[in-house]
Amino acid sequence: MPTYKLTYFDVTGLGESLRFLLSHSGVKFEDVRLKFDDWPKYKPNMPMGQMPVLEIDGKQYHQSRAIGRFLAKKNNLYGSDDFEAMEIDAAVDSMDDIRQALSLYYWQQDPALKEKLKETAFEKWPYYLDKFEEQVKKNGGYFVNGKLSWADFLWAGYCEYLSFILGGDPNKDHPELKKLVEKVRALPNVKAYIEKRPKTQL
Ligand SMILES: N[C@@H](CCC(=O)N[C@@H](CS)C(=O)NCC(=O)O)C(=O)O
Repeated sequence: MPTYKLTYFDVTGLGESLRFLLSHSGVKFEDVRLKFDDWPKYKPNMPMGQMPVLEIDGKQYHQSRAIGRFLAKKNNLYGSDDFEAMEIDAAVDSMDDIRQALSLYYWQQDPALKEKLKETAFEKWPYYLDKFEEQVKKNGGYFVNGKLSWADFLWAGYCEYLSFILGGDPNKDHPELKKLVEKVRALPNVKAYIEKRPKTQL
């Protein structure tokens, strides 16, 4: 049995959907959460000086979406053919576009630039949410072709982080998205993970 170790900060961010995927798959994994103060000590040993990093049998793999795609393939969450896989990738990339726009604004220190980035992010946000809602409605309660995929896990994971940035449930006015996130969180192994995971601020 391969050994899995996921290393990330003690936050949801880019790591939570990977923790959901690993939990759902039923493999045992070490959920390592580094403190921000300790990060400078670890950074030089990470492949691109960033996290999340997944170690499988001691070999490091990085980039959250590469890791997510790998876990999705292993667990039949990456569609039944290349067309479905492309649709899943497209949904994932769109989620990442909006997550990045909101993150850029939120963590910006310069007040004038922050205001500009906020404007851009909040111009995009309702458009993306409405598009996602429409897509999930059209696809029987999932992002792609009426079945559970990596895209659903990513949205559920990102929503944890986005609820911190937005100060509330990102899906509150989008019932299809809300139901989908509830469905992912209710998957037995994901539910068990959520019940025992450390409480984090974001
Ligand atoms: N494209 C990368 C981005 C990784 C990234 O930005 N990680 C941040 C945490 S969310 C990080 O490691 N920050 C610390 C640093 O850059 O020193 C991915 O998706 O994994």
